[in-house]
Amino acid sequence: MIISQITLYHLRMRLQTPFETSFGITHDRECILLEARAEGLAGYGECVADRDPGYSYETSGTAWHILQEFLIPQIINTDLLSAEDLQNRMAQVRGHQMAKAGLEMVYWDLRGKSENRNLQDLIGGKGDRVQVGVSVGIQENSRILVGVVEDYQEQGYGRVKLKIKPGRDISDVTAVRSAYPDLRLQVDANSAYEIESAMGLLPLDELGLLMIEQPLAEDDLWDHRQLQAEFKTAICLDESIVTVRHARQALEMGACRVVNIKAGRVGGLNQAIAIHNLCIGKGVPVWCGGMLETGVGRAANLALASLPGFVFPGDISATDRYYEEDITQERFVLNPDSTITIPDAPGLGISIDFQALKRATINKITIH
Ligand code: OSB
Ligand code: MG
Repeated sequence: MIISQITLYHLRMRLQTPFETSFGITHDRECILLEARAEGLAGYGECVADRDPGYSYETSGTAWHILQEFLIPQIINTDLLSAEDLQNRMAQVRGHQMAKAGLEMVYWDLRGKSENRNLQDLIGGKGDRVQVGVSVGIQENSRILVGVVEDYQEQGYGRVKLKIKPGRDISDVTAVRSAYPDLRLQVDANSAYEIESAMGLLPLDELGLLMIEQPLAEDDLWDHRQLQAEFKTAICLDESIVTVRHARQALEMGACRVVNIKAGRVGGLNQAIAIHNLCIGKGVPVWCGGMLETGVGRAANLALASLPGFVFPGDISATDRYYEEDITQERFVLNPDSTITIPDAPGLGISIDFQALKRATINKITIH
C-alpha cells in the first residue's frame, strides 16, 4: 500500500448541546480529518485531539504539527506492508498517540477498500451491532440532570454515564439513582480528584454503579491502586492507559478492574486490539470509550467494540446526540435494544458528505 498524497482538514463542529466535564465546557468540537490517496483509492481517518489540552496534552494544533512535520513524511510514498509496519515507522515520534491513531485509521480504511473487506472483518469482530450507552455532561443542577437522563432513557439508551467533579458528585449521582433504581449507571471524573478527596466518593459505593472512571490524575497508577483497594465498585482507567505497557502494569498492580479502550488515546487500533487481547488474557472486561467523534471515528469505534472482550456498552451514541451537522453521509441511529449497527461497506464503511466537510473546515493542507 503506497500512499501518494494526504490532505489534512482541521474541523470545527458545533455540538447539539454544550458538553461539560471536570476539565471544561465544549461548545464546538475540533478534530482533524485525514484524507489519503493510494492506488486509486481514497481513505479517511480521524484524529480525535480537541482544541484544548484538557483531556490530554495533545490538541488539534499539536496533532497538525506532528502529522505534517514528522509522521506523514515517514510514511508517504513508501510501501506500507501492515499496520505494524506503519506503527514501527511512527515509533520514532515520542507520544502523540492521537496523531498516530488518525494516520493509522487511514491505513485501515485503505486496506479494507483495497481488499474489499470492512474493518470489522479485518480485525476479527463479530455480530452486526454493538451495545451502547450515552455519556451525559455536567448540568446546571441535579433536577435538570435527572431530566436529561430521562430524555436519553426515552430515546432507548440502556446505559448512562454521568460526568462528575468535586462538588458535583454524590448529590447528582444519588438524584439519578433515586429516579432510576435499575438503570445501568456509571460515572467519569476525568482525573478531577486526588487520593484524599476521592475518599469522599465512598457513598457512591452504595449506588450499584458499573464503575467509577478515572478519578485520579493520569500519571497516578499507584494511587488508583490504593483507591481501588478501598472501593467495592470497579475503578476503570481511561486517561492513565496510553500504551499497552501501562495497561499491563495497571492490571498487575490492581490499579483498576475495568479498562476503557480508545484507539485515539493508545496510538491506534493496533494497540487498542493488543490491550483488548491482554485484558481478555487476564479476565478483565473492557469497553469502548468515545471522544465525541464524527461519523468517521464512530465507524471505527463500532468495529472495535465488536471484539469479544468488549463486554460493557460503549460510549458510542447516535449521530443526533453529537453534532448539528456531521460530515458522513451515514447517520448512526440507536436501535430499540440500545445498540448501534456496525457499517458493513469496505474499510470504515462510511462516505463523506463533502458539502458538510467544507462547512466544517477551518484549515486545510495537502502533502505529497
Ligand atoms: O472521558 O470519556 C471521556 C468525551 C471527550 C473526552 C473525554 C471523554 C468524553 C466522553 C464522551 O465521555 C464520550 C462520547 O464520545 O460519547
Ligand atoms: Mg473518560
